[in-house]
Amino acid sequence: QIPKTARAVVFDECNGAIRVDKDHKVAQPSELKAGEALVKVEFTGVCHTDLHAWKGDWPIPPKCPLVGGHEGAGRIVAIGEGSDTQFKVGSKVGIKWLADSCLNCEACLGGQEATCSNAKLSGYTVDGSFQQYAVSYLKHLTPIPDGVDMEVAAPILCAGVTVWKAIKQSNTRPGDFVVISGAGGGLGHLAVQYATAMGLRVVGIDTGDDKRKLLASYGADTFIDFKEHSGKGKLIDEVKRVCGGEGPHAAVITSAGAAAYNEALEYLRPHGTLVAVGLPPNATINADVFFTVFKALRIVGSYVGNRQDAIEALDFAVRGKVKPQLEILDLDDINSVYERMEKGGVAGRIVLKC
Ligand code: 8ID
Ligand code: ZN
Repeated sequence: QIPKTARAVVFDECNGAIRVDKDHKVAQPSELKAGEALVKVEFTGVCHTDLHAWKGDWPIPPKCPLVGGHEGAGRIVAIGEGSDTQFKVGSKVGIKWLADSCLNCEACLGGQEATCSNAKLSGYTVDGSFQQYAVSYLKHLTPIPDGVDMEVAAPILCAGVTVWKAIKQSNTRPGDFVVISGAGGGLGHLAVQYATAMGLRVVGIDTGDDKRKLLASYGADTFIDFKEHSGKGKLIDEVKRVCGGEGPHAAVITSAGAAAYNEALEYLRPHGTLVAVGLPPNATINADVFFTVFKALRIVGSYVGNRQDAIEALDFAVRGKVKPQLEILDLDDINSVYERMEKGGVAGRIVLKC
């Protein structure tokens, strides 16, 4: 019933050819170790992180050859002998960025599993979800509840959990203004919805009419097209203006470009929080020490979420509070998806059928 080979998207080196291998070896049940599961992936989201991985954008390189992908939704088809788990063959599960961690170190015990020094990362340090059959780790698989379709669950497993966690770290209360920069992208469009569900007043920053229309449909209070406010200081003035003159209480930067960070430090209200999420290559945050102190600003890095954050993030989708904007394509389409993503041409999330 489990085939010997199946489809997988593979590259051998960063920036090298990305091929769809129709005969990629599938791990057989007898080869699984205790703690491992074989997941038949049904849908996988494409995160900008996958594109950064292929381009080798970051100071820590991915393993090569690599099967990317870390927003996988599917069912367990085999469990390694001797595993201690609540899951069964047939359980619906999600593969997220954090594939595994030790669960015993200070970080893990404190619920900060992403910073475990033994963390394994799906589609980066271990093969991920851009394939029909993926090996993953039972302790970190996310249970996918009934009441959410697999293709809807997929983008929640990275984009959703990441922004849910980021907003929880934004030090805001209902009624506060929050800017979501990169608001029309995969992470951003979900951030707008989580923030709205939490009673925040949302200002989305991105560019283009597709993204403007998308955000309007979620009841975002304001959309600012950054290309229409490109002169010196113009975007900053506009953000302050739409946030009651004083600027937002927080800015969650989900943009894949660097400019958004330094603008945020200028438009934040005193005591405001900058939540750093987007990971543009070679970027620095240039915080002026005097104004950081004088305005009592906070700068917080936010890195995915823990197992509980993933469960909470999915629950918003089950309750219909968060609905990913999906375009469903096929694993074979990966190259054209990356081309569009590179140009900022994806409103919402692209999910691939495996
Ligand atoms: O744990 C984390 N911190 C985490 C988790 C997942 C993803 C971080 N990320 C990172 C990704 O690696 C990537 O760098 O978040 C970033 C966004 O991922 P994404 O949402 O998957 O990317 P996208 O769908 O391409 O959306 C990016 C949006 O940013 C806009 C684009 O128009 C696009 O809609 N954007 C850009 I590029 N420059 C902008 C700017 N200056 C901007 N929006 C506002 N201002
Ligand atoms: Zn991701």
